[in-house]
Amino acid sequence: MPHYKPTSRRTFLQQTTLATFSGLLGTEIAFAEHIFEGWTPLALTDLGDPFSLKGKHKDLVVLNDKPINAEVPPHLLNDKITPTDKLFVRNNGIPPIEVDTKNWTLTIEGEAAKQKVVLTLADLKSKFKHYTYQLTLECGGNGRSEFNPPAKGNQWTTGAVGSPKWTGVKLKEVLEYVGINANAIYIGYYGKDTHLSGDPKKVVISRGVPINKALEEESLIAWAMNGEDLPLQNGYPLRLVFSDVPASTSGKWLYKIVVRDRVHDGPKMTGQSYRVPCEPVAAGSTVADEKMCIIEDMPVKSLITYPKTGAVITLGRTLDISGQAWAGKLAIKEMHCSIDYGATWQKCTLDAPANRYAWQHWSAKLSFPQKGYYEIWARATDGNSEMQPMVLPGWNPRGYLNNACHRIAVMVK
Ligand SMILES: Nc1nc2c(c(=O)[nH]1)N[C@H]1C(S)=C(S)[C@@H](COP(=O)(O)O)O[C@H]1N2
Ligand SMILES: [Mo]
Repeated sequence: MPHYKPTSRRTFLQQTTLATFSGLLGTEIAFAEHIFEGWTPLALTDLGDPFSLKGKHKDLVVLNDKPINAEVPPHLLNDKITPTDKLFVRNNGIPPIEVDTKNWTLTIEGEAAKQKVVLTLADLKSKFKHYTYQLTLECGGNGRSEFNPPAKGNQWTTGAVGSPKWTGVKLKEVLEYVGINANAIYIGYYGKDTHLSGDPKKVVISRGVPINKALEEESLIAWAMNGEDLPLQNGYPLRLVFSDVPASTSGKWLYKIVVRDRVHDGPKMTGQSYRVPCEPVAAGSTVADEKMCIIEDMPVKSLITYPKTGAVITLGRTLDISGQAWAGKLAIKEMHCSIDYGATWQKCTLDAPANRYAWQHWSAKLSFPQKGYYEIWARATDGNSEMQPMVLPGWNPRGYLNNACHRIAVMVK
């Protein structure tokens, strides 16, 4: 951005430029008559748009503002279906500033595609059936902040997860329309965000999923969340949604899908990204790239979403607690909680999932035997009887897949 010099010969910004800026900002610009040539609205510079979280709940916690990464405190995740303003935001680059939905296209091509097909948004919406599913989206790095030695990256605590309803078309039906060859083994995505370096040729992130995941019933190319257009930060106008894999595979601002005859090798598919050691390693180890395996499913996990940690209650009263639990395709079989550091566990009431890959709401009534400080721990068990660990699971270099039991503190007075 050129810095303006105070000069007596300054020229004022042209009406057309002003109109463009106000269009991009989505509002008129106050005192526009004083603005001179060379000015760019701060909100549109690559310093980051200070209004980028508009529409999101004010209590989201910003972990990074370049790029924007914001997580959701657990007590805001108590809704059975995550409201749009309470879905986390995880960006690796800069979202597109201007989205021209009329001319937005999705291209499907690749070595293992029978042909190259270009579809407009209108084509997608008119040629294919629409489906709505509640699908849990969780960042592979959710829970990273607890690992020791610490892992680099956004220090997510528990809030890079949500389970809204998504509407779109099935990726499977689009791939069938295009035609895929028998040698198809992976798909990859490309999105219209730009690299932090500002280099327009650099791809921010291009991940994907194995073809059998792409062909699942619930794998969507979505344009809506909870019945409305996606918010810009969550991928407007089009994104992929895959559940039970790291959310990094759910490409936002989607404009291209490639059908690959090999494991997709775009940025953040290779090296150590979204990979864990194929065999467990000691904390702090250096692991060679060839000993790191791609994360292809997510572990059993749960959250206590009510009450907020720090609640003070009166002795003799029962406390209604609630939360969410998810385990991908296996679903949650049982939910337990403990007020005595796991010495004894009480079974919780558990809702059935709205559909496969939706998280499950749970609740329990707790009573406390005496006054004092307590911790409430929650533990989910999946359909294979796999349970959340009470302490940190296996350390890994990038800090993925922490599914340790969530706990909150309460005081009984
Ligand atoms: N184009 C694009 N898609 C992307 C990303 C991105 O930076 N660019 N981030 C990924 C990661 S790491 C996650 S966890 C999810 C986050 O989705 P959300 O911001 O809608 O919560 O989007 C994924 N899709
Ligand atoms: Mo992520």
